[in-house]
Amino acid sequence: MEFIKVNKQYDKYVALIELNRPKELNALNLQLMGELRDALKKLDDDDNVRSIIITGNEKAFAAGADIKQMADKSAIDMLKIDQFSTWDQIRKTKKPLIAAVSGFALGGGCELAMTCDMIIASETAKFGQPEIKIGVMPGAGGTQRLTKAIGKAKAMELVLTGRFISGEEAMGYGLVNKVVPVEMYLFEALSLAKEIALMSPIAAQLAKEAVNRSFETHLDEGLTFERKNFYLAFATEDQKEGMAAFVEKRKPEYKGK
Ligand code: CO8
Repeated sequence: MEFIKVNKQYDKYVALIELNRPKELNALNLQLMGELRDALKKLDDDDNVRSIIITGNEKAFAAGADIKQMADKSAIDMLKIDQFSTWDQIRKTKKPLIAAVSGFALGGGCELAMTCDMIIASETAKFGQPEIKIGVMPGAGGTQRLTKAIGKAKAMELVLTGRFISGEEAMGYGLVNKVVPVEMYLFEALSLAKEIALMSPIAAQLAKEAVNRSFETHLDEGLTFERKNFYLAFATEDQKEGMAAFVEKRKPEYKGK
């Protein structure tokens, strides 16, 4: 891997992926996105991983898609490159994904953070969809996920002006879970990842799938989907263990079975 670093046991059951193109503010070129897709697939298949953190560095989570790589492309070039199939595969990661964001999370970088399930931000984080300033528009979910996360009025403002918002503002709009001082953002993401990793990984997968379904369907179908996943949880040893542990007043030990 040239543009990402993967630590599959950053902590017990917690994996860490660091985007690693610091000189380019982690601009998301095609190779980086391919590496990220492949790493996530491997971690998704690894029983020793229950939650995954994606981070950048203090200065940048990611400053967007690689503008230099796209600058001379035609519409047909972009169609043939089909980079969004990579994004679709990343979106299908079954395990909980936490974005630990410091510095710039712009354009594709903001979209990548929003593709994760939760965002922990540092006080220095800057979120934005500045594509309009370079003559295009968001293409990896920015108009959809940002609108769902922060509402139409604010999303429209950010998408049409390209303005950045701070971690604190993003927190106020419901885009991020928590804002902490810059020296704490990775630690805070790790605490969240560890807390999730204590749960049944199968229950976590089923629950993640059901929450995500609420964005894609109407209430009746969403409730039916939720109910089926709820029943499915009763097919696991983890459900027996979790409920037995409650009755016996002890901590559960989940095996992911
Ligand atoms: N692509 C390529 N290179 C970049 C990018 C980028 N998105 N962002 C920064 N860099 C490079 C700069 O060119 C510079 O390189 P060099 O030293 O060789 O000139 C280096 O990183 C450092 O950047 P700056 O000198 O500009 O640093 P500053 O601190 O002065 O400014 C900013 C930081 C404000 C973040 C500024 O770099 C900037 O505006 N970057 C571009 C932000 C942007 O427009 N992002 C959106 C890109 S388009 C997009 O994301 C579309 C997504 C939809 C498709 C997703 C497919 C993957």
